[in-house]
Amino acid sequence: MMYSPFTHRSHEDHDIEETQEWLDALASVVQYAGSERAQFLLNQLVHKAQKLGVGWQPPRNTPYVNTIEVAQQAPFPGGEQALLLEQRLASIVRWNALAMVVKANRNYGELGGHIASYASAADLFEVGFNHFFRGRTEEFLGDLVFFQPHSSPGVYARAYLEGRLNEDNLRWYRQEVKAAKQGQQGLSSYPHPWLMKDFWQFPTGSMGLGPINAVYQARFMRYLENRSLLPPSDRKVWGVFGDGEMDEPESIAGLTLAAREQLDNLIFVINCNLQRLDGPVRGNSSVVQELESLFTGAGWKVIKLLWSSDWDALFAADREGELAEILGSTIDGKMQTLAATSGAYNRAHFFAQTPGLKALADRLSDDDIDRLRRGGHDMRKIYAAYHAAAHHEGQPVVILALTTKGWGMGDAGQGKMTTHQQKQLDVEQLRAYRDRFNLPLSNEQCDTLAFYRPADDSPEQQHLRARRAHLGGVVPQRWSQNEPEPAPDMQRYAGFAFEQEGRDLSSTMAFVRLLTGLMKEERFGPRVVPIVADEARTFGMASLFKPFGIYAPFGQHYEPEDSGSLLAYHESVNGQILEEGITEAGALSSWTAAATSYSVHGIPMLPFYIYYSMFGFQRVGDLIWAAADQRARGFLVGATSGRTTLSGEGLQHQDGSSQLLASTVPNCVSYDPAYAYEVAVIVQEGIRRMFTEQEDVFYYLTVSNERIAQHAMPHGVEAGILRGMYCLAPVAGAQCRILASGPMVAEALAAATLLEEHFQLSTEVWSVTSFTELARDGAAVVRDHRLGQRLDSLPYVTQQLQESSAPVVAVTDFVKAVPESIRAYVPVAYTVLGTDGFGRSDTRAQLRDYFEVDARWIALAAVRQHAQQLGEQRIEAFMRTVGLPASA
Ligand SMILES: Cc1ncc(C[n+]2csc(CCOP(=O)(O)OP(=O)(O)O)c2C)c(N)n1
Repeated sequence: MMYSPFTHRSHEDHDIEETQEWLDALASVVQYAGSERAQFLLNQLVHKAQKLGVGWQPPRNTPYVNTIEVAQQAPFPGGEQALLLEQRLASIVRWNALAMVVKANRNYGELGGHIASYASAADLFEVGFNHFFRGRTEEFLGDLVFFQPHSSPGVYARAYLEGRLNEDNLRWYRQEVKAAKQGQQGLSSYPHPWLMKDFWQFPTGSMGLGPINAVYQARFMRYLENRSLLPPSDRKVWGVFGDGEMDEPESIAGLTLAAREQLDNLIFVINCNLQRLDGPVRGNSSVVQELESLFTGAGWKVIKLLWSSDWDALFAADREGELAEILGSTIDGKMQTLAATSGAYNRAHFFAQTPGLKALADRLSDDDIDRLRRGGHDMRKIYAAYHAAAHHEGQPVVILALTTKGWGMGDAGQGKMTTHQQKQLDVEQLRAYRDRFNLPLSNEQCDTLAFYRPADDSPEQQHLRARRAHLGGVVPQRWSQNEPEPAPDMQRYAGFAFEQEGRDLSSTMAFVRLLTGLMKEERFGPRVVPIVADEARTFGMASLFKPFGIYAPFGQHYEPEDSGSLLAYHESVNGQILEEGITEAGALSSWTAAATSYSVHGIPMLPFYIYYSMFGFQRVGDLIWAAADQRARGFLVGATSGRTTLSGEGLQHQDGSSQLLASTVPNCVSYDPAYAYEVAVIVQEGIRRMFTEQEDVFYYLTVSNERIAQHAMPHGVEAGILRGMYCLAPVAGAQCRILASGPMVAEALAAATLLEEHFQLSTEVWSVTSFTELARDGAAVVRDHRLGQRLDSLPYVTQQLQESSAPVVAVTDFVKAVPESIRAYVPVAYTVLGTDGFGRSDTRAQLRDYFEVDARWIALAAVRQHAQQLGEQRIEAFMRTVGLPASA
C-alpha cells in the first residue's frame, strides 16, 4: 500500500466529525458561491497556514482517477457507430502489426521486433490518427507527431490499411538490405528518416531524444512565428512516449522550458503501461503519480486518463470514494499482476480488500471484471482527453494514459514480466488473439499470419479514408524538397577573411566575424539561427546581442544592467539568437529543429550552434546522431577546440577527440581550419551544398582561440581546402613535408624554420583542413578498385603526395587516430603526432611540450625520418639545443 494524501480512512483521522464539517463547508461554498470562491478561500487558508507555521505544502498529486469528469467529456464524434468502426479498425491494425513481427521472426529468429508495446498503445494511436493528427495540405503545414519507436509496427500496419504500404512492404519488415536488393522498400525497425525519407519525420529510437526534440520543435515553431517567418497557426506537436522512457534525463530536460514559454502547441501522451523492458517501471510506487507531480511541478497541465467508461458506474456507486482511494494506494507491481490475471483473481485480490469494494464487485461477473479496461484502451475517454488537451491554452499538456502492456495477448503476454520481448506466438495463442479481437480470419489465415485489409468499399475502409481526408492527408509523412536557394556572395559577407595578411587572428574570431556578416545579408541574413548555450561571451559574440536580439517570446521586462552599453543584453520577441542557457542537449535540439525546418516547415533555415567543442560530440553525441538520421542541414561549430590549444582549462574541457567522433557520422562533413579564408571557403561551400544543392549533409567545424598569423590565400587552393589538404607554399625539391591541421599549422611552420636552421632541410607545409574527408575519399577509391572500377584513379592524398619521395609528418591537436586515418593512402614514410591522453591545466607551450606536438617535436619527427643521413649525434645535439629530452 502506498501513502496517499487523499486518504480519509477513519483509523488515520482523529476527529472524523471535524473533518466532515470542513468538507461540508467546502462543498456548500462550491454549491452556492462557485468554484472561484472556493479557490479563493483555499488560497486564503494556505496563506494563513504559512503564517501560522503549519509547514504545509500542497500535494502535487490529485486522486488516482480520471482528471476529466464524465460530465465534462467531449462526446465521441460520430457516436456509437463511428466508435464501433474505429474499434474494428484498431483490431485489424493490431493483428497486422502482430503478424508482421511474428512472421519476420518465424523466418529469421534474429530480426527482433516488438508486439506488446503497440498492443498497449494501439487505441492511443488510433484516436490520434482518426481525430487529431493533422496532415500537411496546401494551406496547413500539418501537426508534428513523435511516435514511440518500438510501436512502429502499428504505424506500418495502419499505413497498410491506408494503402500507403503493401503486403510486400510488411513482409520486408526489418529486412531493409534484402528488400532493397529486390527493388523493394523494406521497413525500418524504428522511425528512421534516413532509411524511409518520405515516411518518418522524427527518429525516436534512442529513448529520451523524442521528448526533448519534441519540446524544441514546438519552441522553434513559435520562434518562426514570432520572427514572422511562419504565420501564426494552431499546429500541434504530439509526442507519444513510454513511461519507462521518462527515466531518461533528456526526457525531462526540456519540461520547464516548455512551461516557461507557454508552449500550448505541445502535447505529450505518456503510455503508462507500468512496465519497461525488464519489469515494472515503479514496482513499489506509482509512476503515474510520480509523473503527475513532476509535470505539475514543471508547470504543465496534467490530464490523467486512468479508467475506462466501464468503471464509470462503479465510481458513481462508490459514494465514499473508497474505490479511488484503494486504487490510489495500490502500487504498480500489484497493478501489473492484476493486469496479468483473470477476473476471478481480481475479485479475490483486489475487490476483496474491503466490504465496500466487495459489494461493488458483487454486481459484476468474473467476465465483467475481466473486461474492466484501463483508460488508455477506451476510445471515448481517450478522445475526451485529447480534445481537452488540444483546446488547453497557456500551458503544454501531458496526458498520463494508463494501459496494459501486451493488452489482448492473453497468456502470450498480457501484463507478463517478459512481454516486452515476446515476438513469437504459437498457433493456439494466435487463434486466441484472433478471437479476442473478433477478426474475420480462417484458422489457416491465422496460422499462416495472413495480413488482412478490408475491401475498399467496406465501411471500415471508407471511414478510415474519410477521417484522414478530413484531417488533411496521411501521417507520418516527410518532405524533402524546397526551392533551391542561391548562396549569398561570399566576398560580400566574408571578404575580410581574404584581407588579413600580416594580422594575427584566431579561427573563432574569423568565424564570428563571418557569422555577423552573414546575418547582415539582406535576403539570407534572417535565415541564420545563431545558437549558444551560455558561452556567447567566451566566443566574442556579445556584439550580436544588441543588433540581432536574443529570442524571448514575451520580450524583456527589465532594464538590463548594461543598458547603456553597445553590447547590452537585449532580449526581444523577434530576437534572432537562441540563447539556451547551460543545456547542450537543449541547444542541440534547437539546432536540430532549425536544421530540419526545410522539411518540417518548408522554410530552410541555417543554424549555427557554437559551443565548447568538448561538450558536443562527446556530451550530446547521440542527439547529433539523431539529427543526422533526420537529415539535418546546418553548422555545428566546436569552439575552443584542441587539446593543447585550449590552455589552462584542463582535462574535462580540452577537446582532442571531437574530430574523431565526428568522422563516425556518415553525413557529417567535418573540418579543422587554420586560416580565416579557409573558414570562409568552407562555410560558403556548406551553404551551397545544403541550401542550393539541398544535400542532406551537415557541417562540423572546429575553431580555436589561438591567434595565428594570417597570410594571403595561395592561388587556386579552394578545391584543396574543400577536399581536405593543400600546400601553403610549394618548395621545389623539399626534403620534408609536414601536414598540419588547425592551429598546428603555425607549429608546423615554426618546425620548418627549425629544420632549415639546424639541418638545412627544406620543408613544405600543408594545411590539412580535413583528415576525415581525405580518409573518406581514399576509402571510396580503394573500394572501387576492389570492384575493378575507376582503376586509373587515386586517392586525393596519394595524388597530392606522390610527386615526391620526401617523408611526411602529420600533426594535429586531436588524437593520433585522426591523422592515422589516411595512412593507407600516403605513398611515403609517414609519422603522426597527436594529443592522446587526458588534458591538463597549463600554458599552451607547456601542453604542447607535454603532448609532444610543438615545433621542436614536429622537427624531431621529421629529422628522425632522415636519421641515417643526418646521424644520431646531430639529432641529439639538436634535441639538447632546443630543450628536448636527449638521452646522452
Ligand atoms: C537510450 C535507449 N536505451 C535503451 C533502449 C532499449 N529499449 C527499447 S524499448 C525499452 C523499454 C521501453 O519501456 P517504456 O518506455 O516503458 O515503453 P513500453 O515499451 O513499455 O511502452 C528499452 C529499454 C533504447 N531504445 N534507447
